[in-house]
Amino acid sequence: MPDTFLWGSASAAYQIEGAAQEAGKGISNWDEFVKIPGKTFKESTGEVAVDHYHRYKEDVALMAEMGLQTYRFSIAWARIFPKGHGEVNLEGVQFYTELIDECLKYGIEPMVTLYHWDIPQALVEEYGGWESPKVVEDFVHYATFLFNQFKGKVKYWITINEQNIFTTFGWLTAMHPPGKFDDEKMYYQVNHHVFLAHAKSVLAFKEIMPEGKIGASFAYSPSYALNSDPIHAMAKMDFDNLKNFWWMDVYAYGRYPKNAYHYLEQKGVAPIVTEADQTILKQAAALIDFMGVNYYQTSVAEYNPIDGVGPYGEMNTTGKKGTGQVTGIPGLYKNPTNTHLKTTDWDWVIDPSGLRYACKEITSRYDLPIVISENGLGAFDTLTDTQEIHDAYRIEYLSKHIEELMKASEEGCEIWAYCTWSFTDLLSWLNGYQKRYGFVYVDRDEVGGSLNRYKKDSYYWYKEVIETNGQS
Ligand code: BGP
Repeated sequence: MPDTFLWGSASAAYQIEGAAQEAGKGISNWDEFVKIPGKTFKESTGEVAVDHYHRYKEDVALMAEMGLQTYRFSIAWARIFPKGHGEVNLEGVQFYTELIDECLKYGIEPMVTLYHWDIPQALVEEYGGWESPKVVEDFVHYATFLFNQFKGKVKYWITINEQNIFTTFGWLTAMHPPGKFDDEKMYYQVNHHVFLAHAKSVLAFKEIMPEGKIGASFAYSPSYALNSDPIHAMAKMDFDNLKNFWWMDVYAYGRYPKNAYHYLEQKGVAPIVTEADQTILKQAAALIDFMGVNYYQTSVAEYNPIDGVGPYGEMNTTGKKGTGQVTGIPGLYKNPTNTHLKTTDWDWVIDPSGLRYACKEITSRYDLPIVISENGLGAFDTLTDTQEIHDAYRIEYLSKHIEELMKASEEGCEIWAYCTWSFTDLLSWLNGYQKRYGFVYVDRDEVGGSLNRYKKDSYYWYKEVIETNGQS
């Protein structure tokens, strides 16, 4: 990869920090949501998570020893502004300052995500959080505070993590806060507010830090038409417009895909977009520096008859293969499992070439540099009696994805960074602590554990990948 390329790893505040009610932090939507019985796997919470808040020095030292070049983490909004706006919590600011300084001390480039799904609960109670347009100014105020605070230290910024996922789970499938089901009209309106929050933050950022780099991270699942029957080609197009380009086009072009907007307008659920909104979205689109991509899997698009499967079905959150259900939009598409590919224990298809496809699509469609902000394998890991973790499956998964990434780079994609998910094991939002992603094993399960850290085989392997710039 090019000399400036960064080999990295990623995390998110709620999934790793713990100290949920310490050091002046306000309550977030997730702190509240996990209290509802049955919402998370075996009632697991991020109350303690893997205690990164208290062990960040140990974690960063492990990153440094590995030679990690960038560490992507998120800031918990409620640690900075416990009520979402108003008084600043200086202890929160101090924590992130120390974390950033610790990274810089070892030459690790910090990459900061402003929003990885934890909004201060106070804003939810005050005006409904993302449901109200009022959230836009509060988000921009929070973002601007951080830009000023960390100017000169943090060059790479991600506004919003996986807007498509947190809004889908929050307002359609009730699996994330605020736990709304099938509220399509609000879902699209919420998304519009998030887009405006992103866009106005980008504009503020470029005033404060014109030399910095900013973008949003999208959970991109490229699609393949089931076969050459044109009916499936149309299904693929509809899927892409509604499930991929709906977000990426706004980030990159500042407008919604027209056919998808028309479809939603006819359905009566399209968001209200004013002329002023259009101007802001376009201005921000012209200013973003990269497209952040979280890549895990691809989708198959198959025509779905009008009496076909609906959008809601069981998701595999247990790790028992084959328990996820096929879903889709009647009259448009459905997404069956790709029979050509293997799946993880959580039924996610493993498709390294999909990563290359994603990079090429973004390069051709948007002509933007790319930051792979997440990619990784969730698996059951075993700690041996001699405290080793032999995760050859993770090494295989990551090496095949990296091979495809390098091919994409050779084929003309400008890729700035690759962040694996994740560095240490951490909480999986819906799948608890048994679904592990890290290079570093953390001894904990749903109820607790020593929280001791152990290097997995993949830790040593990625160290070599970094040392050899991907040649090993
Ligand atoms: C992404 C999220 C991450 C992380 C990852 C793995 O969608 O941005 O926060 O959780 O997916 O997902 P999961 O934990 O559901 O396996």
